[in-house]
Amino acid sequence: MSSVLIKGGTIVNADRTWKADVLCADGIIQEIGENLETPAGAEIVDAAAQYVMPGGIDPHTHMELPFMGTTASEDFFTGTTAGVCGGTTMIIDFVIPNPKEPLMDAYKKWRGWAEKAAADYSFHVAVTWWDESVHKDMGTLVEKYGVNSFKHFMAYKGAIMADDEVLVNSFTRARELGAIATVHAENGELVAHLQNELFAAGITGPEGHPLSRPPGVEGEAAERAIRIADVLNVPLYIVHNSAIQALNAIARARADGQRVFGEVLAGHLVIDDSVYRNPDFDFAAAHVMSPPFRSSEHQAALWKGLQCGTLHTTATDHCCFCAPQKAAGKDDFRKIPNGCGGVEDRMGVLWHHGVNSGRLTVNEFVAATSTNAAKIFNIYPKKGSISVGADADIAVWDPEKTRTISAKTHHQNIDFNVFEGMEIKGANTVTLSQGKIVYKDGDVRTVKGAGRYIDRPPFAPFYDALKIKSAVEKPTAVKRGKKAA
Ligand code: URQ
Ligand code: ZN
Ligand code: ZN
Repeated sequence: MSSVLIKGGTIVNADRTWKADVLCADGIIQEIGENLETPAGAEIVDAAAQYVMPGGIDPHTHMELPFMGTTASEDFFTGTTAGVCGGTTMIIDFVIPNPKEPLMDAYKKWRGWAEKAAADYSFHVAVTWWDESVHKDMGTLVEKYGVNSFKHFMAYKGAIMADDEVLVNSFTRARELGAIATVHAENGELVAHLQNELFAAGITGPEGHPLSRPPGVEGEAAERAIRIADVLNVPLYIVHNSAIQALNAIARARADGQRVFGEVLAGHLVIDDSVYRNPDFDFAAAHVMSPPFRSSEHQAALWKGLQCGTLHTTATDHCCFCAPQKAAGKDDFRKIPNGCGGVEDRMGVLWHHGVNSGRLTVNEFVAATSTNAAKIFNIYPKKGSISVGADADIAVWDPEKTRTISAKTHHQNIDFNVFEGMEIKGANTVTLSQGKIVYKDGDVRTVKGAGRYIDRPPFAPFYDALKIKSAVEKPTAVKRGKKAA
């Protein structure tokens, strides 16, 4: 049994920090304690003056996504490899059926693509259309395939956009199954209208992208999804919140006791909308993603959202398109494939701008990069925790290690890095996946196909209570007899 003993480090969980050694073997954390014995043949990791943290969980990636007439350049092997190089040891990606494509067919297709992953992964499944077969497949996915989250794109009219009928049917089904509903909150009708208006007015370059998706487009959809989820009594997770309007919608709902969770991308926290006004098309187009990067007041609000508990997780929406792919929209910004990279740099960017700035404690950093996603998607403490019996997915983190982010040195399969030139302090020196060292001081040791699909069980306890509630409050028909004489 090959084992790894991490010695002399300071363990950081979301809820506590303490000095202890960590022994990993057989894919899990076997023992935690001071001055542990070194088993024969164990590989030693000297973690002195370093933190020992749960490996990052990125709950929002799109490896090798077919989208807008092309396919994302990062695949499940290169993408999970880039992730572990930056301290992220699990991704939750997306199965996105085309309208009328059976959900089970799409699920099996994505599972095939993900076989090559180097680290653990799971899938949210998007509901992009509705009929009885979708209702049935959602049940099969929850009951047999470990899916507990269903995604709804409120944007992308004419492609994968879910209208209110799909939202209402799918949210209702998610509640029945004990699953969580998640949304990409942008009003697709408004986006299409503004895109066409801008293009007709002669705005054809990437500067048109943010103009066609102003904050109000996101605020409306966030509020609508929240209201529908409230009426239907289903928990809701809003991905890549980028605007104050969405934050306000979530904060109001949570203050009202509604179960709504918010995600923010590392990019939206530190990159502003000036990128779209860069005269170089390739530079501006490389930043075209939705929702767009916004002006600085939105970033300040997003950091506050993370600090105060309106936002719970950080992600990247890692969806890579290289310059030749982005050039599809050279004369029409509506055709630029939407998506940026980030899976390798999320943890470092969050540490530098979050912990070094004093915005987040080290424990809050762990919560935001790993533990909260594990709890929301029901895989805690197997994931998102340094505890005996948990998976040995670990980032050994040197708070003094400096690096400059660049496409010249990153492991991501994309010719651009949205954090290009950013100098950061704090980085993983060693990453373990399933108790094996997959990255050590620049040495990449990932193995294609070593990653596992992680089942995520439904949220039975919450729903049992809900069933009791709805049974108690079951509406009864009013008996109407003949009018009293
Ligand atoms: O919308 C998403 O999350 C996918 C299609 C990635 N692209 C993007 O612009 N966010
Ligand atoms: Zn999205
Ligand atoms: Zn996405």
